[in-house]
Amino acid sequence: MLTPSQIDEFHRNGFLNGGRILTDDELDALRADLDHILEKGPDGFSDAEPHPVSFRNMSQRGDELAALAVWQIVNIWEAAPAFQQLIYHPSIVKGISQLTGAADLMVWHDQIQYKPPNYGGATRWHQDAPLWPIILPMTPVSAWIALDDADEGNGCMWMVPGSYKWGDQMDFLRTQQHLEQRDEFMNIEGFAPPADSEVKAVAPQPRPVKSGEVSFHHSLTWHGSPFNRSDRPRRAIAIHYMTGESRFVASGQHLMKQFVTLEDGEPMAEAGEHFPTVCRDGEPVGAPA
Ligand SMILES: O=C(O)CCC(=O)C(=O)O
Repeated sequence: MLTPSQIDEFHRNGFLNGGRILTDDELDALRADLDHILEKGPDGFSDAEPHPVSFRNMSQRGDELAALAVWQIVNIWEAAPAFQQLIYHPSIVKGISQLTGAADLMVWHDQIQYKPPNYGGATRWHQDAPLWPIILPMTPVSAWIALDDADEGNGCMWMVPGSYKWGDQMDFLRTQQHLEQRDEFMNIEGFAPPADSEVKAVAPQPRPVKSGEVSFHHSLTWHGSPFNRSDRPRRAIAIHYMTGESRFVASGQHLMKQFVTLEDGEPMAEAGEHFPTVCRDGEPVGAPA
Protein backbone atom coordinates (compact mmCIF):
# COMPACT_ATOMS: atom_id res chain seq x y z
CA MET A 1 0.00 0.00 0.00
CA LEU A 2 1.21 3.50 -0.81
CA THR A 3 1.03 6.05 2.00
CA PRO A 4 -0.94 9.32 1.71
CA SER A 5 2.34 11.26 1.46
CA GLN A 6 3.52 9.03 -1.43
CA ILE A 7 0.20 9.62 -3.20
CA ASP A 8 0.59 13.40 -2.66
CA GLU A 9 4.14 13.24 -4.05
CA PHE A 10 2.85 11.44 -7.15
CA HIS A 11 0.14 14.05 -7.73
CA ARG A 12 2.67 16.87 -7.26
CA ASN A 13 5.35 15.51 -9.61
CA GLY A 14 3.61 13.00 -11.88
CA PHE A 15 6.03 10.25 -10.81
CA LEU A 16 6.97 8.31 -7.69
CA ASN A 17 9.47 5.68 -6.64
CA GLY A 18 7.20 3.18 -4.89
CA GLY A 19 10.13 1.27 -3.34
CA ARG A 20 11.22 -2.36 -3.44
CA ILE A 21 8.45 -4.81 -4.33
CA LEU A 22 10.29 -7.88 -5.68
CA THR A 23 12.08 -10.61 -3.72
CA ASP A 24 15.51 -11.80 -4.86
CA ASP A 25 13.89 -15.02 -6.14
CA GLU A 26 11.31 -13.09 -8.17
CA LEU A 27 14.06 -10.92 -9.66
CA ASP A 28 16.14 -13.98 -10.58
CA ALA A 29 13.15 -15.60 -12.29
CA LEU A 30 12.37 -12.44 -14.28
CA ARG A 31 15.99 -11.98 -15.37
CA ALA A 32 16.24 -15.66 -16.38
CA ASP A 33 13.03 -15.45 -18.46
CA LEU A 34 14.17 -12.21 -20.12
CA ASP A 35 17.65 -13.52 -20.89
CA HIS A 36 16.10 -16.66 -22.41
CA ILE A 37 13.90 -14.52 -24.68
CA LEU A 38 16.76 -12.19 -25.62
CA GLU A 39 18.82 -15.27 -26.56
CA LYS A 40 16.04 -16.51 -28.84
CA GLY A 41 15.95 -13.09 -30.51
CA PRO A 42 13.21 -11.48 -32.63
CA ASP A 43 13.16 -14.35 -35.17
CA GLY A 44 13.51 -17.23 -32.70
CA PHE A 45 9.81 -17.91 -32.08
CA SER A 46 7.57 -20.20 -34.10
CA ASP A 47 3.93 -19.14 -34.52
CA ALA A 48 2.89 -22.23 -32.56
CA GLU A 49 4.68 -21.26 -29.33
CA PRO A 50 3.78 -18.42 -26.97
CA HIS A 51 5.53 -15.30 -28.23
CA PRO A 52 5.59 -11.59 -27.50
CA VAL A 53 3.51 -9.24 -29.64
CA SER A 54 6.62 -7.49 -30.91
CA PHE A 55 10.42 -7.68 -30.48
CA ARG A 56 12.53 -5.01 -32.16
CA ASN A 57 15.41 -2.63 -31.87
CA MET A 58 13.88 0.83 -31.36
CA SER A 59 17.19 2.55 -32.12
CA GLN A 60 17.48 2.10 -35.86
CA ARG A 61 20.15 4.62 -36.71
CA GLY A 62 21.97 4.80 -40.00
CA ASP A 63 24.98 6.77 -38.77
CA GLU A 64 28.19 6.10 -36.82
CA LEU A 65 26.09 5.20 -33.76
CA ALA A 66 24.26 2.38 -35.59
CA ALA A 67 25.55 -0.18 -33.08
CA LEU A 68 23.46 1.37 -30.30
CA ALA A 69 20.35 -0.61 -29.42
CA VAL A 70 17.24 -0.36 -27.30
CA TRP A 71 15.53 -3.74 -27.43
CA GLN A 72 11.81 -3.29 -27.03
CA ILE A 73 9.69 -6.38 -26.36
CA VAL A 74 5.93 -5.80 -26.18
CA ASN A 75 3.79 -8.20 -24.13
CA ILE A 76 6.56 -10.43 -22.87
CA TRP A 77 3.90 -11.52 -20.34
CA GLU A 78 2.38 -13.65 -23.10
CA ALA A 79 5.65 -15.53 -23.60
CA ALA A 80 7.25 -15.86 -20.16
CA PRO A 81 5.68 -17.14 -16.91
CA ALA A 82 7.58 -14.85 -14.52
CA PHE A 83 6.33 -11.82 -16.46
CA GLN A 84 2.78 -13.15 -16.46
CA GLN A 85 2.99 -13.25 -12.66
CA LEU A 86 4.41 -9.72 -12.63
CA ILE A 87 1.49 -8.00 -14.40
CA TYR A 88 -0.74 -9.25 -11.53
CA HIS A 89 1.74 -8.34 -8.75
CA PRO A 90 -0.46 -7.09 -5.86
CA SER A 91 1.88 -4.20 -4.92
CA ILE A 92 1.94 -2.91 -8.48
CA VAL A 93 -1.78 -3.38 -9.07
CA LYS A 94 -2.77 -1.87 -5.71
CA GLY A 95 -0.39 1.06 -6.31
CA ILE A 96 -1.93 1.79 -9.71
CA SER A 97 -5.42 1.53 -8.21
CA GLN A 98 -4.49 4.00 -5.45
CA LEU A 99 -2.82 6.47 -7.82
CA THR A 100 -5.62 6.40 -10.41
CA GLY A 101 -8.47 6.04 -7.93
CA ALA A 102 -9.76 3.27 -10.24
CA ALA A 103 -11.37 0.16 -8.76
CA ASP A 104 -11.06 -1.88 -11.98
CA LEU A 105 -7.88 -2.24 -14.02
CA MET A 106 -6.87 -4.17 -17.11
CA VAL A 107 -3.47 -4.59 -18.75
CA TRP A 108 -3.07 -2.32 -21.77
CA HIS A 109 0.35 -3.75 -22.71
CA ASP A 110 3.80 -4.26 -21.27
CA GLN A 111 7.11 -3.21 -22.69
CA ILE A 112 10.64 -4.38 -21.94
CA GLN A 113 13.29 -1.78 -22.60
CA TYR A 114 16.73 -3.37 -22.56
CA LYS A 115 19.75 -1.17 -23.13
CA PRO A 116 22.77 -3.44 -23.55
CA PRO A 117 26.11 -2.58 -21.94
CA ASN A 118 28.32 -0.08 -23.84
CA TYR A 119 25.90 0.14 -26.76
CA GLY A 120 22.55 1.10 -25.21
CA GLY A 121 20.59 3.65 -27.25
CA ALA A 122 18.29 6.46 -26.13
CA THR A 123 14.54 6.59 -25.59
CA ARG A 124 13.86 10.16 -26.55
CA TRP A 125 11.72 12.63 -24.59
CA HIS A 126 8.05 11.78 -24.96
CA GLN A 127 4.66 11.40 -23.25
CA ASP A 128 2.87 8.05 -23.34
CA ALA A 129 -0.83 8.85 -23.66
CA PRO A 130 -0.65 10.75 -26.99
CA LEU A 131 0.95 7.60 -28.49
CA TRP A 132 -2.07 5.50 -27.46
CA PRO A 133 -4.92 6.89 -29.60
CA ILE A 134 -7.13 3.80 -29.49
CA ILE A 135 -8.20 4.22 -25.86
CA LEU A 136 -10.11 6.97 -24.10
CA PRO A 137 -10.04 8.21 -21.42
CA MET A 138 -6.25 8.16 -21.38
CA THR A 139 -4.63 5.55 -19.19
CA PRO A 140 -3.36 7.63 -16.31
CA VAL A 141 -0.52 5.69 -14.65
CA SER A 142 2.17 3.16 -15.61
CA ALA A 143 4.52 1.04 -13.51
CA TRP A 144 8.21 0.72 -14.46
CA ILE A 145 10.17 -2.04 -12.73
CA ALA A 146 13.97 -2.18 -12.78
CA LEU A 147 15.62 -5.59 -13.22
CA ASP A 148 19.09 -3.98 -12.88
CA ASP A 149 20.01 -0.93 -10.86
CA ALA A 150 19.21 1.92 -13.26
CA ASP A 151 21.16 5.12 -12.64
CA GLU A 152 22.63 8.02 -14.59
CA GLY A 153 25.52 5.81 -15.71
CA ASN A 154 23.46 3.17 -17.53
CA GLY A 155 20.59 5.25 -18.87
CA CYS A 156 17.96 5.57 -16.14
CA MET A 157 14.79 7.46 -16.98
CA TRP A 158 14.66 11.22 -16.65
CA MET A 159 11.41 13.04 -15.85
CA VAL A 160 10.16 16.60 -15.70
CA PRO A 161 8.32 17.29 -12.42
CA GLY A 162 4.77 18.57 -12.84
CA SER A 163 4.91 18.31 -16.65
CA TYR A 164 1.81 16.12 -16.78
CA LYS A 165 -0.18 19.20 -15.80
CA TRP A 166 0.68 20.86 -19.15
CA GLY A 167 -1.48 18.51 -21.26
CA ASP A 168 -0.49 16.93 -24.57
CA GLN A 169 2.83 18.51 -25.58
CA MET A 170 4.07 15.81 -27.98
CA ASP A 171 4.40 18.31 -30.83
CA PHE A 172 6.91 20.26 -28.75
CA LEU A 173 8.74 17.13 -27.51
CA ARG A 174 9.24 16.01 -31.13
CA THR A 175 11.48 19.08 -31.50
CA GLN A 176 13.79 17.71 -28.78
CA GLN A 177 14.69 14.41 -30.47
CA HIS A 178 18.35 15.42 -30.81
CA LEU A 179 18.82 15.01 -27.01
CA GLU A 180 20.25 11.49 -26.61
CA GLN A 181 23.47 11.61 -24.61
CA ARG A 182 23.62 11.61 -20.84
CA ASP A 183 25.34 15.04 -20.75
CA GLU A 184 22.77 16.75 -22.96
CA PHE A 185 19.55 15.10 -21.77
CA MET A 186 18.65 17.96 -19.43
CA ASN A 187 18.93 20.59 -22.19
CA ILE A 188 15.23 20.86 -23.08
CA GLU A 189 14.81 24.29 -24.67
CA GLY A 190 12.06 26.43 -26.14
CA PHE A 191 9.02 25.55 -24.02
CA ALA A 192 7.06 28.03 -21.94
CA PRO A 193 4.65 26.36 -19.49
CA PRO A 194 1.04 27.58 -19.88
CA ALA A 195 0.60 30.91 -18.06
CA ASP A 196 -2.12 29.56 -15.77
CA SER A 197 -0.12 26.48 -14.73
CA GLU A 198 1.07 26.18 -11.15
CA VAL A 199 4.27 24.52 -12.52
CA LYS A 200 6.33 27.32 -14.07
CA ALA A 201 9.69 25.70 -14.90
CA VAL A 202 10.97 22.86 -17.08
CA ALA A 203 13.41 21.16 -14.69
CA PRO A 204 14.40 17.67 -15.94
CA GLN A 205 15.88 15.31 -13.39
CA PRO A 206 17.39 11.78 -13.51
CA ARG A 207 15.32 9.23 -11.59
CA PRO A 208 17.50 6.30 -10.48
CA VAL A 209 15.59 3.10 -9.63
CA LYS A 210 17.20 0.12 -7.90
CA SER A 211 16.64 -3.42 -9.14
CA GLY A 212 13.40 -4.80 -7.73
CA GLU A 213 11.90 -1.34 -7.17
CA VAL A 214 8.80 0.01 -8.93
CA SER A 215 8.59 3.53 -10.26
CA PHE A 216 5.20 4.96 -11.23
CA HIS A 217 4.68 7.71 -13.83
CA HIS A 218 1.68 9.58 -15.18
CA SER A 219 1.00 8.99 -18.88
CA LEU A 220 1.44 12.72 -19.63
CA THR A 221 4.69 13.08 -17.66
CA TRP A 222 7.59 14.09 -19.90
CA HIS A 223 10.14 11.28 -19.73
CA GLY A 224 12.89 9.51 -21.64
CA SER A 225 16.30 7.94 -21.10
CA PRO A 226 19.74 8.63 -22.61
CA PHE A 227 22.41 6.26 -23.95
CA ASN A 228 23.88 3.48 -21.84
CA ARG A 229 27.63 3.71 -22.50
CA SER A 230 28.47 1.95 -19.19
CA ASP A 231 29.63 -1.67 -18.95
CA ARG A 232 26.38 -2.64 -17.20
CA PRO A 233 23.08 -3.79 -18.75
CA ARG A 234 19.90 -1.83 -18.13
CA ARG A 235 17.00 -4.27 -18.12
CA ALA A 236 13.57 -2.92 -17.18
CA ILE A 237 9.89 -3.39 -17.90
CA ALA A 238 7.06 -0.88 -18.09
CA ILE A 239 3.53 -2.15 -17.52
CA HIS A 240 0.79 0.07 -18.86
CA TYR A 241 -2.70 -0.41 -17.41
CA MET A 242 -6.19 0.74 -18.40
CA THR A 243 -8.94 1.73 -16.03
CA GLY A 244 -12.41 0.20 -16.15
CA GLU A 245 -13.62 3.42 -17.86
CA SER A 246 -11.41 2.98 -20.94
CA ARG A 247 -13.26 2.70 -24.23
CA PHE A 248 -12.12 1.69 -27.70
CA VAL A 249 -11.50 4.45 -30.26
CA ALA A 250 -11.72 2.70 -33.62
CA SER A 251 -10.28 5.63 -35.63
CA GLY A 252 -6.83 5.44 -33.94
CA GLN A 253 -3.85 3.26 -34.80
CA HIS A 254 -1.72 1.22 -32.39
CA LEU A 255 0.17 -2.07 -32.40
CA MET A 256 -2.39 -3.59 -30.00
CA LYS A 257 -5.38 -2.70 -32.20
CA GLN A 258 -5.07 -6.00 -34.09
CA PHE A 259 -6.26 -7.85 -30.94
CA VAL A 260 -9.25 -5.66 -30.08
CA THR A 261 -12.53 -7.34 -30.96
CA LEU A 262 -14.81 -4.35 -30.27
CA GLU A 263 -16.89 -1.71 -32.00
CA ASP A 264 -16.05 1.98 -31.55
CA GLY A 265 -16.89 3.19 -28.02
CA GLU A 266 -17.25 -0.24 -26.44
CA PRO A 267 -15.51 -0.88 -23.09
CA MET A 268 -11.89 -2.10 -23.27
CA ALA A 269 -12.74 -4.38 -20.32
CA GLU A 270 -14.35 -6.57 -23.00
CA ALA A 271 -11.46 -6.31 -25.48
CA GLY A 272 -10.37 -9.94 -25.13
CA GLU A 273 -7.66 -12.18 -23.74
CA HIS A 274 -4.74 -9.89 -24.62
CA PHE A 275 -6.03 -7.34 -22.09
CA PRO A 276 -6.52 -9.28 -18.81
CA THR A 277 -8.29 -7.82 -15.80
CA VAL A 278 -5.89 -7.47 -12.84
CA CYS A 279 -8.00 -5.53 -10.33
CA ARG A 280 -11.70 -5.73 -9.55
CA ASP A 281 -13.56 -3.55 -7.01
CA GLY A 282 -10.24 -2.19 -5.73
CA GLU A 283 -8.70 -5.61 -5.06
CA PRO A 284 -5.94 -7.30 -7.10
CA VAL A 285 -7.39 -10.48 -8.62
CA GLY A 286 -4.08 -12.41 -8.44
CA ALA A 287 -2.29 -14.33 -11.18
CA PRO A 288 -4.00 -17.39 -12.67
CA ALA A 289 -2.69 -20.68 -11.26
O1 LIG B 1 12.65 2.37 -20.15
C1 LIG B 1 12.80 3.50 -20.60
O2 LIG B 1 13.89 4.06 -20.60
C2 LIG B 1 11.62 4.29 -21.13
C3 LIG B 1 10.32 3.67 -20.72
C4 LIG B 1 9.12 4.46 -21.10
O3 LIG B 1 9.13 5.30 -21.96
C5 LIG B 1 7.86 4.18 -20.40
O4 LIG B 1 7.85 3.35 -19.48
O5 LIG B 1 6.84 4.79 -20.72
